[in-house]
Amino acid sequence: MMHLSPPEPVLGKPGIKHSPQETDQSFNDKYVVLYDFSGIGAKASLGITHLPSDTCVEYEAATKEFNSLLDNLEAAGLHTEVRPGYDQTILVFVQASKQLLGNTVYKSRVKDWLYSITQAHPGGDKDTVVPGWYEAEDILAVYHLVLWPKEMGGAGITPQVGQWKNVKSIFPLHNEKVNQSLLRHLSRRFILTVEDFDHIRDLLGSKVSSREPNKFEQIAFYFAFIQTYLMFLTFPAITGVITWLFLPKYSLAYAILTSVWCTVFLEYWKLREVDLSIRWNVRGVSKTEVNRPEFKYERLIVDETGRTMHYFTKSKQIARQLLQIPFIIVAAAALGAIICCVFAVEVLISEAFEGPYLFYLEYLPTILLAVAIPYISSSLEGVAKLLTEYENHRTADQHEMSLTQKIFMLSIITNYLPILLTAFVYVPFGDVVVPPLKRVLQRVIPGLEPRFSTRAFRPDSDRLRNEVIALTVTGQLTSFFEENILPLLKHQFQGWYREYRRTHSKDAMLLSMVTDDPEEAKFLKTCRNQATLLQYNVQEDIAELVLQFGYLALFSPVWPLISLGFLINNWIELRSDFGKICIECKRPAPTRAERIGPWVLSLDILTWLGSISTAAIVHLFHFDEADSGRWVTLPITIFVSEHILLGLRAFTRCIFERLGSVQIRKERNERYARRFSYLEQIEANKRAGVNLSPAERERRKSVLVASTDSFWTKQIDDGMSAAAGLRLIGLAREWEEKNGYGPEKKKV
Ligand SMILES: [Ca+2]
Repeated sequence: MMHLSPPEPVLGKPGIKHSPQETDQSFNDKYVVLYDFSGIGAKASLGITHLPSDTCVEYEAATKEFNSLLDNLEAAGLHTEVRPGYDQTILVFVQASKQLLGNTVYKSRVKDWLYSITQAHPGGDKDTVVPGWYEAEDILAVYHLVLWPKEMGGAGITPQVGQWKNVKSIFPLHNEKVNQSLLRHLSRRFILTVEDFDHIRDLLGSKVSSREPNKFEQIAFYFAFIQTYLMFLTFPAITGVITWLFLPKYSLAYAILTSVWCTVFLEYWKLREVDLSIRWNVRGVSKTEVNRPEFKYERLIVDETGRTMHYFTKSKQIARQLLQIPFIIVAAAALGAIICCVFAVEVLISEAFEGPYLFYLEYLPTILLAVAIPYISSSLEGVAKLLTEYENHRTADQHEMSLTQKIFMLSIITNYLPILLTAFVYVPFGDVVVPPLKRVLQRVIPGLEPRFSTRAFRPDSDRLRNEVIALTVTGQLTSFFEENILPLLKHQFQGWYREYRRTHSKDAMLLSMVTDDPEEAKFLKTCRNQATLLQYNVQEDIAELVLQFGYLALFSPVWPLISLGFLINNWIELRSDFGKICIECKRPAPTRAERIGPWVLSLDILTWLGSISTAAIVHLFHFDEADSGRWVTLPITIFVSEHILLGLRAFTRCIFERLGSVQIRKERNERYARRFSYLEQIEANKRAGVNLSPAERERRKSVLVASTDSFWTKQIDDGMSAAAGLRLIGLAREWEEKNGYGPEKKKV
């Protein structure tokens, strides 16, 4: 049995014992810290002798850093175990004792109460230990113990940031058994219920962390959202099929129905979100958010309650945020130029060639564009990320919101611009735009001239429909490939390559120098495998759905079958996304969220744009093309349709608010019951106060005697007040009798 056994000073913990592997693994109290030392003194820490002097320095640095990593973790009360990882990485297994874990969970519940996320104080004192209600709650506590700064009781290990840039990631281990049973359960059930989302929440939390260690996201909310969306999609899917079969193209009725559907769905979801946030006790969690580790403050301010605020000049932040305007303009111009070029090529192909493959050839550029768009936008997303980083947001939520908005703007341009060009430029103005384009091309490449068809330009009115089909279908297919197949292939290939290097190269590889304890081998293998997986990013999944919703809101009358396609796609998507989290990604940190984030705003904007776009499309394409008056009446149609939408939205919101949410009512009732019980208690105390205990009376007495106001000290002894009262009555009686006003005389 041989473990990673570098010279003692490297580990600095000579006492680490390798306990035999537990047969029954628990996943709620563990975390893995992946430390990569390939950047610093790689060869050195493997104990290779005859070190050159500069390697000695690196060796020192690596030792010091790793030591301080372990020191920090142990200072937070965590137990650590060290094992070799793939290549030049070390896996530090972190475990929280039952005591520490239970107490951390308890403290976070108290914090929830402090920020009124939950209504009832959990009771107990500073040493209270409570078991987590579900696995994700425990894991979140361990996550905080590892990540949070020292003054908040954590170890302050912020992966890839500042001091810990060699800590590549921190992640909890997958609970494979539960994963698989849940995956089986999801694939068997046709319709998911809120209990299924509870299970997902219990396993993965309402939020998850992604690529950046502190960027928060929302898993259970995502699944609840896709399911709600899926259920709602059945309506446009059915009406879509009916429209396709029986109604004319660009049906006005279908366009109106879909607009109404979008509004109702969105308003319903807003209510549902609140409902779920109460059900999962996460309403208002954004208030508890801590600073992002990357946040740079200018100075510290301590307010009157003793809270420390990290201050960064607001005007500076706004100035930095304004940079996104030129960014969006430049990105839009660049993307727009590419899309226009592709579009022009496409039109010219359709003009220049006449043959059996024309149909395929004609849409080839669009399909190529659809495939290329993700790569183009991901490079722009890189710029957006840098820009957002520069904006220096305090909390992860604000950071995420800003980044999401930028990325969403880019996706809108890349995905919808080609269709908008076809609908509002090519079809109506093709006869004006295309001939000059053709002439320019003939002048540039004279050889092409004979190949152009000589017929006059006639816009292909089916083109819009074909374009929408091409973009949506290829979009869904490529995203499925990208999400589910590509990562698996990549992972497989990396595994082979690693194995190849291990057997063929003389590079320092930990695993070729040490052997695992046979008892641990299987467990370590899965851990190493998980360490190589990707970080899950739920934003990408939500973005996918929001874009899809946009196609429906903006272009549904073009091809009514679109929603049926989306319905089928999303049923698979929900299950495959869960599978993706379990198989292709590291287990996400179960951080919490109270909603799906800024996406609701995006959905709102899309619904609004949809009311304009569908109205314009139906107006332009539904009526006779030769009718030149249609351009004059277009603004009226748009104006009317937009205002109908605004009215409808207000109406739906009002109806849903009247209906209310089950959870809101429940919460309100609970709160009432709790406050009522306080009141009852006060009343009961008051009644009890009539018979005050002797000790209490003595105490009151002494307090009053001590007071300077002699008025309240005259009748301080028991019964004195009563006696004083009786004496007064007696005096009055005496006076009455003396003056002949006795009771018997009154009667007369
Ligand atoms: Ca997805």
